[in-house]
Amino acid sequence: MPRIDEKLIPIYEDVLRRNAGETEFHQAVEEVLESLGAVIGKHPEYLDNALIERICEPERQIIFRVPWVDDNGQIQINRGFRVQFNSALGPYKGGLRFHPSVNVGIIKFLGFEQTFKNALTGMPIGGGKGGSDFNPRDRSDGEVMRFCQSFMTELYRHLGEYTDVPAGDIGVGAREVGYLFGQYKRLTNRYEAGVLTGKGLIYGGSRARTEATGYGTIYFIDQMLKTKGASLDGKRVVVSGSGNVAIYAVEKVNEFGGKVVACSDSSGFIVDDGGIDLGLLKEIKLVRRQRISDYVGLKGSGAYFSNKGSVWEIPCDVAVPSATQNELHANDASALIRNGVVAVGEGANMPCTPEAVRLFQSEGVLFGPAKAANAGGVATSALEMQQNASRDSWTFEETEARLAVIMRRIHDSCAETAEAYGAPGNYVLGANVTGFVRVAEAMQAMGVI
Ligand code: NDP
Ligand code: 2IT
Repeated sequence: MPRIDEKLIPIYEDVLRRNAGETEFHQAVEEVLESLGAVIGKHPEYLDNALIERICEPERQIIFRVPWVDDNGQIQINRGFRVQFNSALGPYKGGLRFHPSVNVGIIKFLGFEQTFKNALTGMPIGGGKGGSDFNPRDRSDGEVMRFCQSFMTELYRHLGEYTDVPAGDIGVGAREVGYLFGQYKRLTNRYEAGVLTGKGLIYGGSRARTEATGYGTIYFIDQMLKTKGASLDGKRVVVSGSGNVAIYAVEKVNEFGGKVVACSDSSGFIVDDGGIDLGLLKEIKLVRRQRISDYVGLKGSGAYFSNKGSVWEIPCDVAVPSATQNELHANDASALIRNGVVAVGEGANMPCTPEAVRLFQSEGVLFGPAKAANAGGVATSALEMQQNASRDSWTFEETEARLAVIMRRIHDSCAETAEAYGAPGNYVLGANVTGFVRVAEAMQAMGVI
């Protein structure tokens, strides 16, 4: 607690009291408040106007029952969530997560982070997040479809291209977005393409959206390395996870001349010193929907699987945690530092614990926080909304070129803010302050909202 400016401690205590037990949300708020001490020195009006308190309180929280019938004719019940956090800069925007661990505290932390991330993109999007404790793993396509239809049957009334625009996150990819969009279209009798992003290319999706989060994270790491006159060329990289973000992070590392030697899923990790075979990884995860351990047998030789220890014990120059929150702890950070890591970019949301982040920063490791480093996904979602609004469709090259420019601007604005606040190289401070000030200024202009 002492790391938060004493003027902000009552605000933090209020968040703890009003959101009891929501530990991930507390963690996300604490991390932002730690950066805001310097801001209230420059902007005392934010305290007088209760801006920080208002930003910590979601505008609207929706929790609903999702009943559906499984392949055996049994009725299943899940819980659905949508936290519409902040609409000062645009319609609520953020993904849906389907994972058994989902609860209101996790959705709230994600929605809070999303608000600042979306502000950092410079695009007209507010912040929101949603999802369900539904587990799509080992469910048939028919079960996933019936779940998505039931989920949307409640959620659709809260959405709209000018209101709230969901997309994917853990457990929600092209298949789920397709079922969700189909049901929205039936219920509303409107072909409102801009109501969801991450759609298939044939019905209004954007080229490069699938790749955007992983690509963007690697662009961000490249920018950080450039500030030290370095590059990804020849670097050994470890990427955790093996889902959407991880796979396209691997692809972009390869394009930059680096080599990814390990990745993981929730059952363990694989190491392939010759470099992960991306074609095989895609086949296993995107086509067959199998476990990462299957990589070893299919590869034939050169790789091994482990379900003991941590993927962060594998020596590397660059680490890209891309699975889930709090997956990289202080002991993992120490192992990475011991092995000479020079840069860490968060592909996932809040994957590094606060203790791990502090270790990286105190040891001079370049550290790109999620709000900035993984903002390429949602930024490209905003490009998808732009294409939908103008009934246009851009080439892959044009869309990716825009993504690259957006990532460079995010990097530069975080770096400039950090410098202006006397903390050069502190991208955590730079991202939190830049995102916060943009949202706060818009809210100020709109009165007491
Ligand atoms: P996917 O569902 O495609 O992949 C998730 C990967 O992380 C899988 O390999 C999964 O393993 C692993 N994982 C998930 N939960 C856990 C857990 N509790 N413990 C260990 N491993 C876990 O999701 P995404 O790649 O889309 O998302 C990954 C991260 O990136 C999340 O933090 C998400 O919020 C963030 N993100 C995603 C964006 C996007 O555009 N998709 C944009 C910005 C951030 P398994 O299959 O075994 O569960
Ligand atoms: O965490 C994230 O930024 C996402 N899951 C992507 C959100 C989006 O609306 O594209």
